[in-house]
Amino acid sequence: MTVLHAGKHAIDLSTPRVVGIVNITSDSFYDGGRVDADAAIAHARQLLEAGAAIVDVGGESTRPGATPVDERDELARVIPIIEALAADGACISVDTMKPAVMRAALESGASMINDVRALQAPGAMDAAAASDAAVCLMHMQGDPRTMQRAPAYADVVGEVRAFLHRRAHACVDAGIAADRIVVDPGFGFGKTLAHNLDLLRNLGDIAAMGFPVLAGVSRKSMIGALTGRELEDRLAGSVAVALAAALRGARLLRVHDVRATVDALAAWSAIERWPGSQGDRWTEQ
Ligand code: 9MG
Repeated sequence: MTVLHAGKHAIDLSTPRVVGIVNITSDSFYDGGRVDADAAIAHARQLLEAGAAIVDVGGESTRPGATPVDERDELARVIPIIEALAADGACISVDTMKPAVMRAALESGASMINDVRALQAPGAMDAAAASDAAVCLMHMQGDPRTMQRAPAYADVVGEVRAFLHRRAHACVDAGIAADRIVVDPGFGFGKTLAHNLDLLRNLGDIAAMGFPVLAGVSRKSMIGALTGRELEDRLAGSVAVALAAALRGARLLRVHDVRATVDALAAWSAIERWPGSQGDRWTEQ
């Protein structure tokens, strides 16, 4: 059984689990605009109720072209939300690139750090290592402002895998136990559609490193490219690609649409677990 240890939480990943997205930003690509703390807390509670194992709380958009947010503003956005959800006993991930925000979030009750820069900022690794929180290490080529201008790789799967391997082992060397580490190829972060599809098709190579893989494809432009749909109409495409990622070894799916993804995973997992005995067929239509 694979268990992710995140602070006081032990998350069973023997079947894939869902991470619900809670953006408190003015400019996130899908659900930005929610900067009111009460609305964000209510939204997070709905996602937990719908079956999210973790909620990922972020106060700075990382969408392509996003403008950086001042540290004080980011703290003011995320800390009240984290405090309220921690009081509920929820497993909270903080989506941040800033070590000061990581430290404050952990003190306020967050149990996981989701860092699109994979703890490369000075002080980020120390903040994680000084805690018992889990870490999600994501691959990104470039930075959010410029990453989609001309992403290029000689071997996207090999390069992303090598990067995640290096960062995961840097964490272990810093004292972060292997059962606290999650890796993420970073769909859409300095990647063309072809790069994203190569990574998706070969996600098993990344999962083979032995760390749980998180996949975040929810409503991203790759879903728009695959389906021809605008943001609001990308639910079915997002769920289908999340399932494709689970089929190839992803253990955590970071999504906006928690209920639909939880249901799809439950149906798919039941089929995967079905022993296939002829004498014991389901007869329900
Ligand atoms: C913050 N954020 C936006 N997209 C993401 C993704 O695909 N993975 C992770 N870990 N974080 C993301």
